[in-house]
Amino acid sequence: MKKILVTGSLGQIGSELVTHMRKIYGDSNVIATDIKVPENNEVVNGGPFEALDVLDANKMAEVAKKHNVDTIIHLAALLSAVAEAKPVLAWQINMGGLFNALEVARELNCKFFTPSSIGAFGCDTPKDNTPQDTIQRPGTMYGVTKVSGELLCDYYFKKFGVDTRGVRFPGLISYVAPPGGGTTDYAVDIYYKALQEGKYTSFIGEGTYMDMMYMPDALNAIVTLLEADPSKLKHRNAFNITAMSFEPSQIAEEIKKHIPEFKMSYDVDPIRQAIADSWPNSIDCTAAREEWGFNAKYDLPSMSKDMLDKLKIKLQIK
Ligand code: VAH
Repeated sequence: MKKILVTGSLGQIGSELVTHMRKIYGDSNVIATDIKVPENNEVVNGGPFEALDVLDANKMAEVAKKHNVDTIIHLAALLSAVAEAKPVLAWQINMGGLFNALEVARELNCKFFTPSSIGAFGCDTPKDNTPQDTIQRPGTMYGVTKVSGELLCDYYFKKFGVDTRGVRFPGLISYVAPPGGGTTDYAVDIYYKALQEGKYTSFIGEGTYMDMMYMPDALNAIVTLLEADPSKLKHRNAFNITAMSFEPSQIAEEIKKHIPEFKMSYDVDPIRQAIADSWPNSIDCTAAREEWGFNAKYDLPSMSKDMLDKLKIKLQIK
């Protein structure tokens, strides 16, 4: 990988992945793109940046050719809760953007990464230790676009030889980008509110287990998969990966170890609870470990300590 184009660079993953990859491959070799062009932003100012609406196929091809990219990391998409509120727009952006990105990758013979999600599973999927290869009939528009995306990426690999690779991300937790319309974002918001208010009201109910991962492990997973020996990959789109599975009261207990007075309460959002209930409690990531050496470093205690330490600095709280 020498010249990497990233779409959705100002989103939850992109805003950290661009900086992470620029440190590895060089600032000038990671071209960040997003539909927004904010002032004074590290991603915009730290290297090449192009305004790009992923629904503009011609512009995407023009940017990719201008920078002579050999790798496309396509992140632009609507997340689960927003997608359920705007299903038509979600299909248009998630599938229209993906199709355009795959076509550019095909035309320019680029390596290609796009994330799927545990949202690609549904109520009929085995809930515990969900297998790599299993039934995928999600009941959400987000999940429909994720399964469709997995199938489309596998098609481009088999039909056109495009080197597509993907992972099914669990909920991602980070202190850089604020929560962005996901069902798992309670697990991001709770750390902010614990420091700012000493309390949090969860929109996901007690006892609702979901797979989660700290962002540093997610960034490492993307680079490790993209650098993996293709001859070792039996799967392509997309690998189950996870670091931990927990439910809201467990993250609250971990926070209380650092903020003893922290108070947790619940006001369940039926829409996001229904989405969460349709997802696995835990997934099996043996295939990722065996085929490309996936390995997560953070667990709930180490993630919680790092999140609170970094947010104290970000929020300027003693
Ligand atoms: C969401 N954070 O909640 C995303 C992710 C597994 C969850 O896909 O929509």
